[in-house]
Amino acid sequence: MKNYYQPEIETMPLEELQALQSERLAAQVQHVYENVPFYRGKMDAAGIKPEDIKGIEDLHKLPFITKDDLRDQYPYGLLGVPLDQVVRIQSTSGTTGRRVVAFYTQDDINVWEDCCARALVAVGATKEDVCHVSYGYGLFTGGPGLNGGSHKVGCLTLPMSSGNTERQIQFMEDLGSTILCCTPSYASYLGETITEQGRKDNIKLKAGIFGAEPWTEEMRRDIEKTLGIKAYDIYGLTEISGPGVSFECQAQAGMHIQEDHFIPEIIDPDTGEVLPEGEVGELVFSCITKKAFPLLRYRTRDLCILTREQCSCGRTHVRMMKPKGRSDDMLIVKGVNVFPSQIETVLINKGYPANYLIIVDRVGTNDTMEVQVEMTAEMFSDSLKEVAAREKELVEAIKAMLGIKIKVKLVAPKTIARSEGKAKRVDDRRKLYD
Ligand code: DLL
Repeated sequence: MKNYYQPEIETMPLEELQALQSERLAAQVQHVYENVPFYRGKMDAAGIKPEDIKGIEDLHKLPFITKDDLRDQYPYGLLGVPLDQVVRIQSTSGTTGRRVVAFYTQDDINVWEDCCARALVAVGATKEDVCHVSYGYGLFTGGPGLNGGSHKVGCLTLPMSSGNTERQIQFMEDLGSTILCCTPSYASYLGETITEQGRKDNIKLKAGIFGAEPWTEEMRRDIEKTLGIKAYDIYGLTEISGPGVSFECQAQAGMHIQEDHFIPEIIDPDTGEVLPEGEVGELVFSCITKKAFPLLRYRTRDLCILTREQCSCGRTHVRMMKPKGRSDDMLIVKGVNVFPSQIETVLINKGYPANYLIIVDRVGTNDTMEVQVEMTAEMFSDSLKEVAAREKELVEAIKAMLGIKIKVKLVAPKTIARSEGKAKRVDDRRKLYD
C-alpha cells in the first residue's frame, strides 16, 4: 500500500518546490493553449504566447478566469482533452444561474483522491481506521473525494452520505467509526444529538475532517468537546478538483495547500494586483497537473491569508488561514462589512450553539438586520425579562464586534433548521427589491 504521507514532496525545500511548479506550469500553459480555444483566444488577445510563461515568476502575465467565464463556457467550452478521455463530472450546487461543471480524466481523479488521502493521513488516518463519510455523494465533491482518499489510505470506508442522523449514529456505534468526514454544521448537529441521547460513550471517533463551508475556531472547540475528537479543517472547490486542495495537519494552524498540484496567489479583489504574503485578499488558484479541466488563475472569491512560516509538522507547503468567507457572501449592512463568521464567534463565546440565522431586510432606504439565535435547553426560560436581558447582552457584544446595532431574537431550542450539508446562515431579503 502506498504511503500517503509523502515527505519528499510535502517537506520539499521551497526552491525545489518552485522549480517543480515552474516546470509543471509551463507544460500546463502549453496544454491549454493547444487544446482549449477559449484560453488561446484570451492569451492571444493579451498578446501572450505559451513560451512567455517560463515559470512561476511569469504567472501574473496570464489572464484571470472567473466563475462567469465558467458559466459562459458551460458545458464543454473549457475541456482540455477529447471527451473520450473524460471519465467523471462533478458540479457545484448552483443555486443561482447556470451550474458550474468540472471534468476529470482517470489521472485527474487519481490526483484528487491522492490529495484527499494526504489530508486523511495528516490527521492520523491509517488502514486500521474506520472512516465514516457523511458528506453528500453525487454531483457534490465531498462524498466522492473523501471516499476515494479513504480507499487509498486503506481505511474501512463507510459511504454514508448525508442525512438520516439516527442511522449515522447507529453505524458509528456498531462499526466503531474512528474518523468522521462531513460539514462542520452537520458535525455539530451529530454532536448535539449524540450528547442529548447520552450515546457519547458508545462512540469511538478520534478525529474529524470538516470543511465545505466557513467555520470558526469557536465552533471547532465546540465540536471537539461534544464529539470528544480533534476537529480538522479541509478546503477545496469543485472547479479546482474538490476537497483536499488544502488540509490541516495535527498542528491545526492553517491548511497546507498541495502546492505540487495547485499554485495559490492572493490578489486585491478590486484591482487584481497580486498581494504580498500575510495580506488578506482573494484566493486564486492555478491547476498544474489536471488535464480535463485545467483552470489557470481561477478567482475563487474566497478571502484569506497565506503564510510560509515554518509549520511544526515539518511540511513546507504554504498554509492558508481559515477563509473569512466568500467575497460574495460578505454582507454590507448599513455600509458596514459583515461576515456571518463574526456573528458566530460572538455567539459561541457567549455560550450559545452555532444555530443561528441572519435576516437582512430593508425598510425604506434603511438596512435592517436581525439575528435569530437558538437557546440551549438550559438557557430556555419562560421569563420574558430574562430573555430580554440575554438579547440585550448579545446586541451589545455584536455591536462591539461590528460597530453597528442590530436586532437579536432568541428562539426556543431546535427551532432553527439543522443542516446535513452546507448550512444556510443568511436570508438576505433585500435582493427581492434589487
Ligand atoms: O465544498 C468542496 C469540499 C467538500 C471542500 C468537502 C471541503 C470538504 P464547492 O461545493 O464547489 O466545493 O464549494 C466550494 O466552499 O469556494 C469556499 O467558499 C467554501 N469552502 C470549502 N471548504 C471550505 C472551508 C466544496 N474549509 C466553496 N472553509 C469554496 C471555508 C470553505 N469555506
